Amino acid sequence: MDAAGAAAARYHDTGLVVLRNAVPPSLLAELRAAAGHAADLARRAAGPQCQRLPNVFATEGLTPDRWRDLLELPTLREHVEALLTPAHRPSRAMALLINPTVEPWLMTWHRDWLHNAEAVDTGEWLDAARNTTMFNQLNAPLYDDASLWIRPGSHNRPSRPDEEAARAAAGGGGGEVHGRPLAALSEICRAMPGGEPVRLSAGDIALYRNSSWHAGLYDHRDRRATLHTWFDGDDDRGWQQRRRSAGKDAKNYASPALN
Ligand SMILES: O=C(O)CCC(=O)C(=O)O
Repeated sequence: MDAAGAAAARYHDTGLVVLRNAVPPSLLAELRAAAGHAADLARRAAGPQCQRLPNVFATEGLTPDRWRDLLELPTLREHVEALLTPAHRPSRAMALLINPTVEPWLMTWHRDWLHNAEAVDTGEWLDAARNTTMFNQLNAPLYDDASLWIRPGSHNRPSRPDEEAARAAAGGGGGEVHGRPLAALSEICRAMPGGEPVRLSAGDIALYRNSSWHAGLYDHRDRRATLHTWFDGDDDRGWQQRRRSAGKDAKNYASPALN
């Protein structure tokens, strides 16, 4: 089995694969410069606790070229085709996740489209979660980053009672917690059975299923600039279209919107 084939087997089992050193240093340097500018714009518009610029492609004052180069890297494409399908394409939106600068912040444990979307039918969601071509996303950190926590192996099965209890103890899925010391927020992360931080170095790319239990712990003292996007296939597009037709919006985020 080749490396991409082995990664695909791991991905289908755990819902997570990290491509180490996937971004060439020259591109990383250019992306850092662009992200620094983007983070300034985001904080100016939304304040110092901002954690997310929702779409670098649709933000006035940012040019798209270098962001797209990341998505077309041959090693990334090869893995997307092996893990998902050759028809999978990057989403039209790419967020930039940044550190708040005043105090730590937590997006609590959740499963995307189940806990952060309105009126989702749980059975329909579980069928979609079992389809490994759906609900796939990417984190590409431009600086070392251990903010993402995940519960590997949870991506394609129902939630367990102890996982639901960890979510409830944190005040509900996908909500935000702040105004508390970092140690208290870390405790919420550690309370998820089997949950672990995904330790990424600058230039790594993590592909993971957002149907997994996951959380985002932001330490205001650590510089974060992490590109965050989705690879959508036909079934994702069908899901999104059905939601739009039913008048239900896409996912909701607690973080401030800029555009
Ligand atoms: O900050 C992160 O890496 C996690 C973000 C997240 O949980 C989400 O976008 O659903």
